[in-house]
Amino acid sequence: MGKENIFEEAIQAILDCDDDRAFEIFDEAMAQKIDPVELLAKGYSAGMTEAGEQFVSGEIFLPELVFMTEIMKKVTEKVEATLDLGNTAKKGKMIIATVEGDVHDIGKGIVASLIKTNGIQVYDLGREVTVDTIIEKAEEYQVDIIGTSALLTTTMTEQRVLEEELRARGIRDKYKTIVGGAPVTQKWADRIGADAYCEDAMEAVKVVLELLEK
Ligand code: B1M
Repeated sequence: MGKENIFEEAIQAILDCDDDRAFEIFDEAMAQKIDPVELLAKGYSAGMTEAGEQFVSGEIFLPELVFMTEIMKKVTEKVEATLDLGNTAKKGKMIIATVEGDVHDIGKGIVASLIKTNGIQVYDLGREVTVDTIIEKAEEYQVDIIGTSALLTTTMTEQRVLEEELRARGIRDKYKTIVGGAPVTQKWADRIGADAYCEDAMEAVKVVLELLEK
């Protein structure tokens, strides 16, 4: 099976809620020495994006999305297991969280995994995390970067609350902030005063490394 077919099959396995097939594809891709991160991005994650469209058009319902999420998490773990997570805490430290009111954490998890593999200590605070907790943990762990993920138009406003709160507490300059998530844009990042916007996990790695160099 060619690389593009493998990506197609990975997308289909997610859409079919077929975990056995998703794992078979993973093994097949590894046997063919396909980059697991590319498989995650162009295969399984692309499947989740398509699932979102099917959800909107009423072709699938919430239980299917939940099941697909379970498969995504297992596949992400498999990908993470192939990556070298040693050598952490050398280049810098960051916190990552999905904002309050938002349960979407698949993308945030992928971003955290990839950043970890690039020699950065990542504290993943999970999902539905309040601004207060994010700031408290940033102070406690003395991180360089605070990253937040928001998947809902109603929760991305928490990213602005974070910026406001950091300024109100007089600690905005201590941290670099990055924002991401499907509804988030560069324009939004500029509007709220975040240091950077990242479209996907690969860009997040690049941006984090650049910010740490500054
Ligand atoms: Co929800 N959901 N969902 N959902 N869901 C969306 C986001 C939605 C766009 C679907 C749709 O209607 N088309 C829509 C939001 C509409 C909007 O606000 N504009 C939506 C809705 C409405 C809802 C509910 C309200 C549904 C309901 O209850 N009626 C509800 C909300 C619950 C809540 O949060 N309070 C809900 C629930 C759920 C599930 C629980 C079923 C499940 C989430 C499970 C979980 O994450 N644990 C779910 C899912 C799976 C989705 C979709 C289908 C897929 C999201 C995903 O995982 N994508 C999603 C549709 C879509 O996004 N197209 C949808 C794959 C993932 C790899 O991509 O998360 O975008 P993504 O992450 C990318 C980039 O965005 C970026 O890098 C990642 C990897 O490349 N990135 C960052 C993300 N965070 C970053 C942070 C960074 C940098 C980059 O730096 C810090």
